[in-house]
Amino acid sequence: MSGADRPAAAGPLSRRTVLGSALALAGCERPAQSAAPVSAPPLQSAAGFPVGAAIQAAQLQDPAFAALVAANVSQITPEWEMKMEYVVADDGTFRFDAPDRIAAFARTRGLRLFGHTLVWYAQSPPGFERLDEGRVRFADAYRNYILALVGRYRDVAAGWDVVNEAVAEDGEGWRDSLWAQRLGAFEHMVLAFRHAREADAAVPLFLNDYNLEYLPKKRATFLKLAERLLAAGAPLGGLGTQTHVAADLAPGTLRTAIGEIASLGLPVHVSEFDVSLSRARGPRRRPELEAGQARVYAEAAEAFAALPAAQRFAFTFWGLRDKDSWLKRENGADAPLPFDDQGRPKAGAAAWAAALR
Ligand code: 9MR
Repeated sequence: MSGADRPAAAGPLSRRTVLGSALALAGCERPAQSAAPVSAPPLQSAAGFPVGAAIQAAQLQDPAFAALVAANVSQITPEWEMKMEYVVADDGTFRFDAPDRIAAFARTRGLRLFGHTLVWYAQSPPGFERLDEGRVRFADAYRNYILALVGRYRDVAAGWDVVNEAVAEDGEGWRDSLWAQRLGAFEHMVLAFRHAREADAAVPLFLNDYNLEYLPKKRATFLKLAERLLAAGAPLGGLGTQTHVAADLAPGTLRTAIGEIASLGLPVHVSEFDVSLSRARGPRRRPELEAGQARVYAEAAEAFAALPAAQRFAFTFWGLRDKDSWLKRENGADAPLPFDDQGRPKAGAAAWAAALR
């Protein structure tokens, strides 16, 4: 099963509810026309901080893709193959072939590996669901999973998303999940951070979430949760803001969000950046959407670069080429990433790099 075969995660799709009806835009209904490629420096060379990209093991077979990654980023995040959906087989055993290939690529190319993601409400494999209600046995399996994964990539991991998308959709409290039910709404998070720290004494451990720019209330709950984790002694070392946004995002929104997320003083990871054309409210014409997209790319770069150096953990694109984006499953004409299908830089890449000059 490849990433592209599977249904998209429920999470960020539901931003549609937030935005009202996300219309299929006039310009997005026809097959994507690649905008004229532009010239842009390699992304990493433009930045004074680590630049990352989400990748899938199968893509690494393609030498052109591998070269694009090596030229533009210094960090990779497995897009889905270090999640429970891949690692935990139905019988509860672990599969490490694809994650190992990704880690080997990182080692060979001298890239940082960003582990994603240990605990996610959206994934609770049968291997865990079948465990009996006894807290001890379930708790042991939970710890064992985290120790196995974090321990295996200790030599190459630069960070881990420990808890992903813990805050409720509307920002009112936290999400329910198998983990919350069996181990406690707050306790399962503290435990996950502690187990990850047990497996790797030094790696920065992240809380990661989305819509933090669209929903100030969700951002406030996210920051309160981070403070509560720290107060409970959880080894939280950074905050991830996914930043799946649309081309009509109001100017200033990212600056405000990234600035506030940094207010706790922890390192910040823009962890899954992409800028959707088709999720923008319309109708709008494609050239306008692309201009808006480039503007959002520039604001994201500027807002991140404005953070104190010690807080700029990394800026990660959720893929490099448009054809690889998860958003294509929602609308085949979307084109949210910095490179076109052929791996040529787009206006967004140029604007992102120019904003860092
Ligand atoms: O882009 C990812 C897609 O290929 C996977 O099928 C999906 C489920 O594993 O996850 C997508 O990535 C999500 C990320 O892990 C967490 N934030 C939202 C991302 C987009 O849904």
